[in-house]
Amino acid sequence: MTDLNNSELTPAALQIKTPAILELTQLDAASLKKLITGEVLAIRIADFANEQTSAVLNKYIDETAILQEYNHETYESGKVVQQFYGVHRWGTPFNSTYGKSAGSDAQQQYYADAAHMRGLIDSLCAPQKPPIHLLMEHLQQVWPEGATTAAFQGQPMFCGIIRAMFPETAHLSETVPHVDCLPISIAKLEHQFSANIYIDTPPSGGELIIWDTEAFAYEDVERFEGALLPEDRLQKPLHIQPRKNELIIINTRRPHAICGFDSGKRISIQSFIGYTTGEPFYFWC
Ligand SMILES: O=C(O)CCC(=O)C(=O)O
Ligand SMILES: [Fe+2]
Repeated sequence: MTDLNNSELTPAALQIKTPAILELTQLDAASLKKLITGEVLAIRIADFANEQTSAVLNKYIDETAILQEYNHETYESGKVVQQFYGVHRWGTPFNSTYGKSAGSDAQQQYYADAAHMRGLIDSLCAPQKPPIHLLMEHLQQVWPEGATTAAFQGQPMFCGIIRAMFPETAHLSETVPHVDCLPISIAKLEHQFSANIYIDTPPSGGELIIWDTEAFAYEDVERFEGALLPEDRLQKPLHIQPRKNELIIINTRRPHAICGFDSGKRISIQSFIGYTTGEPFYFWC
């Protein structure tokens, strides 16, 4: 663990506490509890992805996969507006169904693509397990209620979208801190985290910034939808430089952003992870 508490700053009243980032070699229940309570801002595990798996995925992304814009939803006058912040994707994200009716083309396409991508990523990674599935298995081992693929609408959701950033547009994400919060109408979750496993990283830049402020409640998310996040919640940024093959888990209801970079690529396989006391960790993206 990297304990960044500035404990030499006495007297106690003047003590400035910098929140810890836990660097682990493997997950354990005590560390997950600290993430849930907000005692730590991020969990990092180096070399989580197998290099061979990353190489195979990167090659496929370079040569074959069709990348699209990964939009982030905001709400303007009650309408969903999709914004492009410089992230591309391979795979269909659940937010593409927001604002669409049950049984709509968007919804059908999401579940069809989830099944297709699951099969494709499994076969590309074989005989290894895809990195997000490894994470689910680790959680099953260390967490009493385990972890499972979410099925908030009765069908298995996608977990493990590919997010890809390139120098030309990566900077778009830097100035727009965002929070990710599944609409309460889909599922009421106490917490929402994300796991990113970085299968390629730029030589410099591309840091993940997370602000040390309380995670947004549903009311906060509603209040600031479509607007820039309030300054008072953007006071203490913490920069994390992702390393190739590393896993980083954060609470996505805390504002976060990604810094631009000048060369190379920044590619992660990502899933959201929902948590409610007494239930398994739910994976979807
Ligand atoms: O790419 C990253 O480092 C963070 C991605 C992100 O915004 C998320 O997982 O919610
Ligand atoms: Fe995010």
